[in-house]
Amino acid sequence: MNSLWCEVQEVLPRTREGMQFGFSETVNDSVIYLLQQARELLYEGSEDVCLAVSEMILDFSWERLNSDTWKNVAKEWRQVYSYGCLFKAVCLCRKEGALEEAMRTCDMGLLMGAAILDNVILRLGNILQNRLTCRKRIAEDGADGCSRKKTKHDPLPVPLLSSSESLIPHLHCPSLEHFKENYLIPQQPVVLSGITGHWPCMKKWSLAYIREVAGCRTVPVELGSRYTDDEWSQTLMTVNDFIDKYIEDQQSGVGYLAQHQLFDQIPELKQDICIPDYCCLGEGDEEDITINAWFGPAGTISPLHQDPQQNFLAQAVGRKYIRLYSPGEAENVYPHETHILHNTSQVDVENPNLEKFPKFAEATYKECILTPGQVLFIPVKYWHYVRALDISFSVSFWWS
Ligand SMILES: O=C(O)CCC(=O)C(=O)O
Repeated sequence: MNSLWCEVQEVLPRTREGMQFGFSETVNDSVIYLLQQARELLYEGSEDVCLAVSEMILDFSWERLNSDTWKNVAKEWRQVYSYGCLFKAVCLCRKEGALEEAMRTCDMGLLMGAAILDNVILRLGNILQNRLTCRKRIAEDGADGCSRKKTKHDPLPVPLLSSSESLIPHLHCPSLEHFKENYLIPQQPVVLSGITGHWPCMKKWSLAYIREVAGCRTVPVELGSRYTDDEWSQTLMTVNDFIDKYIEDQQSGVGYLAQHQLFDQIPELKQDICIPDYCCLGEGDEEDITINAWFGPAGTISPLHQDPQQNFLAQAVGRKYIRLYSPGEAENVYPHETHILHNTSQVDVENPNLEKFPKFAEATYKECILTPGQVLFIPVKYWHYVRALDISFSVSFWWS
């Protein structure tokens, strides 16, 4: 028995009896029957037939996942989808040359499914990732890939921040009380330094490292320089393909890996960041904090928008130009009228159409260039516009 198969067996229940489905009548009997068949086939070692049955489970559950808006999809159907991915990925582990497909299958389970069997897909994904050749590129890239590579074009220059009134104040490692009294309670933005020195990402993260720990993983990617553009779209691709096409070779336009599941999908990356201590001033628990990854080339823009939670935006790699408008400026920033974009301004901040949006000229703002190691406190509902000046990787913490 090869050593991969031994590792895979370690994460599976030892016997078929350990894999009980326990679905309610939400899931049709015919699907339960398929799940039982796949389980039997897997445990008796008939991987080829099990693979075929797992495809049927995936087809069936995929249809259910896409039959309603995401929030209305029953968790049980997402779990059925996860079982389909589990059976398929495990069977692929037995096939010659199918590890990449097995990895992709696990990632689909992590992105679209719901946890089953004590997060078995996450554990299987870690095994596969370690097996895959993600690590081989490290030598090709060198250790400082992020800072060394220059993008081919950045249409907008680095802004000169001249007026001191518009600068967001900077503070070195304030005490919890000082931050609370002067920034959190009055809801004032501030750039904090000196609080991320011990975060491993500050030293470790580079293109080479990201390829190493995540290169073979399939993740959702946003394509287009800003999500308000008509040409903007979302797709799934591996992190290596994303870096090849959108970071190292910008011929293909701008892509942005912006998502909150990345750190759950790839726990190795999560170990490189820490939750800022100031989040303890909120009322929620640590599990309620949403951690987002923002990874992309220079020129990526997050249009002016607001979010319903407090935010610490931590800069790990590269610089970002950031403008903030207080919630009181809502009228001057012309939010979109549609429900889905009501938190987003219609104005192109660095190239505003003042004929169409005249009051934007009256809106007062604060700005900064966020550099590696700094953390920007963005109070809840503050409008923020972000443009990456370099290849950039930031992490945001939304908390309440
Ligand atoms: O960094 C970015 O591009 C956007 C960050 C953001 O909008 C957020 O953290 O809420």
